Amino acid sequence: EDPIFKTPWGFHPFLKPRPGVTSIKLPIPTLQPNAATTLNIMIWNTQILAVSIVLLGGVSPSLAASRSYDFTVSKFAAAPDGFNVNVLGANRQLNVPIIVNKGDTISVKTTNNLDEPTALHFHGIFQNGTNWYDGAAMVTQCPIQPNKTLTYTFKVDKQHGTYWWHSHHKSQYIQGLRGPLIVKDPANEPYTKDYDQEIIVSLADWYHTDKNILLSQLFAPGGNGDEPMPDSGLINGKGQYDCTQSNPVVGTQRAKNACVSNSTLEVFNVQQSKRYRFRIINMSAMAVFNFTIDGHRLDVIEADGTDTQKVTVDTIRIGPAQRYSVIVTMNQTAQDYWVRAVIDTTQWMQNFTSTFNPETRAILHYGTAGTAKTPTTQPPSQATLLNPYSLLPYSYPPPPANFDLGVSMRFDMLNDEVTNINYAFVTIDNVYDTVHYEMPKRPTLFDVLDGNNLPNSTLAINVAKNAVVELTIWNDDVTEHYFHLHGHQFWVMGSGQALNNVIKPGPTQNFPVRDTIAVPGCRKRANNTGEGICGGGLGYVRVRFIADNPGVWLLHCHMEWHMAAGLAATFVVDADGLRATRGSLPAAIRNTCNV
Ligand SMILES: [Cu+2]
Repeated sequence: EDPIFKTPWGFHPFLKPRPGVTSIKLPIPTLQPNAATTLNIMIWNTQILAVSIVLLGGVSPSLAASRSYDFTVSKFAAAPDGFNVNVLGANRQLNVPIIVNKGDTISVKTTNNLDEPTALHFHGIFQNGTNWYDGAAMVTQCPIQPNKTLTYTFKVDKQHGTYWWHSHHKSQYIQGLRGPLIVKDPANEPYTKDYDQEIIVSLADWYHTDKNILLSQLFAPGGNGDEPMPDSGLINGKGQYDCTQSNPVVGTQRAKNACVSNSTLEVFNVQQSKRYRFRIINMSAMAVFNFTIDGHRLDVIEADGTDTQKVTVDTIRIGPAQRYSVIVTMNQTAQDYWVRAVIDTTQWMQNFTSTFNPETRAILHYGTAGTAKTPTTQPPSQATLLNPYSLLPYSYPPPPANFDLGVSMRFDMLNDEVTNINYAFVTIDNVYDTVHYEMPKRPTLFDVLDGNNLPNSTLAINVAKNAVVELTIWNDDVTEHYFHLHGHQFWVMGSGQALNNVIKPGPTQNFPVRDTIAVPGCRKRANNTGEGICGGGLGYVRVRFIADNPGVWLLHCHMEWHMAAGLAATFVVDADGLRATRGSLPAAIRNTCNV
């Protein structure tokens, strides 16, 4: 029998749960600095010594350079999975990569040729001192109006690894406005000598219906939070769709829907016995993928821009906005192998139709381009799955032993009783009570710089400079959600499902470091016991970060349908210090609001 919450429960007066879903409302457990996580010893990976020796051996750092990109953002026709639709992209392409070296200054001149405003965000990039170029619409800027240009300029001098850029406005990224962002530091990265070449692998769920139509359906009265269902999945912008299926596209796109089944899949050409670093980026709206390569094991070496200790697995489960690097050695018979990225369909509220194919494929081809054959390989019968909560950094300082500020954030997806529109409702400590994030009318950064009060619907949390923050996110929903914090990395202190408001003691040392992490779904109550579907215990993840980056930073679910539903909050780091930089706000950023 499930342990249950004993706490009295009740609905918020203006909320009602989705049909078939009941909700409990609990006092959020009070957070106290946890003695169990006290760390007295700096635990650095001993391998850092080896890195130092290499440096002393005379490897010179790469020269810093300016890297300029000219992105014209537009809507154009394309058929990534064989089904012709209008997509959004830079320079009439999908997945345009930004590849730079650590220390470089990146500038991305962004011209908006869309018929709606846009803004570009550089996911995982710290933007130290350039918070205003973080690209989150109405957080750090107004979106770029049609026919206007904005140049984002920032230096990547404190990080390397695998990142990505994407629109941070109106769910544009899920229709294609996104691409890889790679920061290299070969002289200092620990695994440089362990691979010969690199391959970027982007994964995405793909929707044939224009995202504005999907959004209007999702947020119509009675939309019930039923997330839009993808039509296929893409690997590097290529997938397949069975054109004999019933046509799911509605509205104005129907006339353009030329469709070709068995569209060309992505082919990775590799050479026997060489070692490849695959940089895997999940750019999905919603999909969590399980990634495998038939016949080959995956040596994981990086997660979200942090080098990790090497772990060998067969399958990686990767959520929206997460990244992993794996080294794959081409030590098998020279032939063609399936690369598989399988969508976890249980993440959606609704069931998929039987015609939906969750398995997206590419081909690993031993040999030169143009000669790939259809593989006949099978996935591993007993696959070892990566455990992200035990994937440890290669060398990274341990979290501070104590924290200064505990933040407890709890959410559920609920139908507003008045409008019957489904939103995320977020409660943060005793400050915000069942609020959904809404984009403010003025960028939050501007209001902070000008000393204005912030709207309640920004769910703003003030943090002193260099404060150690322990954030616990409580999931009152049955499925996973993937949370991203802008401008920071965090230690993952623990996760699971809380029983009777009690969190199991987490590990006391060796914490993963991420910028995007899953909060597990809640534990469903057993039949007729407890109250609410989550009566078996809320899901939670607990992270700790140092607020050493003054700025206004969004924390949000990176499942875009949930972000759009308001599953977000705003960390305001060092408001006083920020105000002192008011005169430095670039005029181009300030002018984004002059329309
Ligand atoms: Cu979510």
